[in-house]
Amino acid sequence: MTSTVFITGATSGFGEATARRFAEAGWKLVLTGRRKERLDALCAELSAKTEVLGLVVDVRDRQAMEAAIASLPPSFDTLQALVNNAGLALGADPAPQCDLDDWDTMVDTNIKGLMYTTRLLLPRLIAHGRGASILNVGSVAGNYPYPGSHVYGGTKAFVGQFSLSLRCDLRGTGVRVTTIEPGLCESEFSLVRFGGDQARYDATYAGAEPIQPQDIAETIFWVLNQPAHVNINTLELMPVSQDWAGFAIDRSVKG
Ligand code: NDP
Ligand code: 8X3
Repeated sequence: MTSTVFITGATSGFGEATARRFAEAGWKLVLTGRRKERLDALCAELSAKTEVLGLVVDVRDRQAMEAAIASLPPSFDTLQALVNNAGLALGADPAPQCDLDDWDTMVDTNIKGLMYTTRLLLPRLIAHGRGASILNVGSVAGNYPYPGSHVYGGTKAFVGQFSLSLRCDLRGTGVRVTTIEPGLCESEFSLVRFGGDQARYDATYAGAEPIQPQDIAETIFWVLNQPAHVNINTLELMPVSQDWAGFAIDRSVKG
């Protein structure tokens, strides 16, 4: 039986590169995203290699997600893998200057969207059983705070802890759960984060040799192709150019 992977946020960056990597290996694909034109173009391209189904859906919309998943044809009744990739950061200003709408959007997408997709697809993953996997895309921002990471980092810490907890609840089903936690990677992520500001995007990556979406796709492919008795719990990765800044100390304190 051909393996099927369901990938959220396949219209750019990691999700798109991951879709291409699995198509190359002949997996069947279910791809999601909000931008219909991009999704249609990717599905058309990859359908030359494998069976592809595109779902134009916003992961924040619980009812739409329920309807989209319920609409899957019977050949997708079991899934070997779910890649919960759709996500975003909005802004990097200090917390007191942030827009609450941006915070809502990050929570709704990175936490609630991932939560809905996971819960709705669990029966299909459990039906597959041994060898099935959920791969959640966290971030180093969930492990290490930096100025401006606040809610984004909090949502990614949720992803890591939710994933570990899920493993406990899936005991005996054969379904594996992994979080990958990338550091600096070059993608539209930084254009979205900085409201389309190309100069800030360029400055983010200048001279840094960031990880590329293809590197992440290769990592995801490796994780999801481990032998069925192996669970990679957590995998954190950074470009060689990135490390830790150390503790910050405010030396303006008087008395
Ligand atoms: P991109 O901006 O390139 O891709 C994000 C994807 O998520 C797009 O396909 C977008 O599709 C989709 N998406 C966003 N919001 C929604 C939504 N509400 N409903 C459905 N789909 C949505 O960024 P990356 O590929 O870099 O990011 C992918 C994941 O990796 C994210 O979870 C991000 O937090 C995480 N990450 C990124 C890092 C980086 O440095 N780039 C590092 C660590 C983690 P569309 O707009 O069409 O809906
Ligand atoms: C994205 C990585 O370091 O910009 O999750 O927060 S970082």
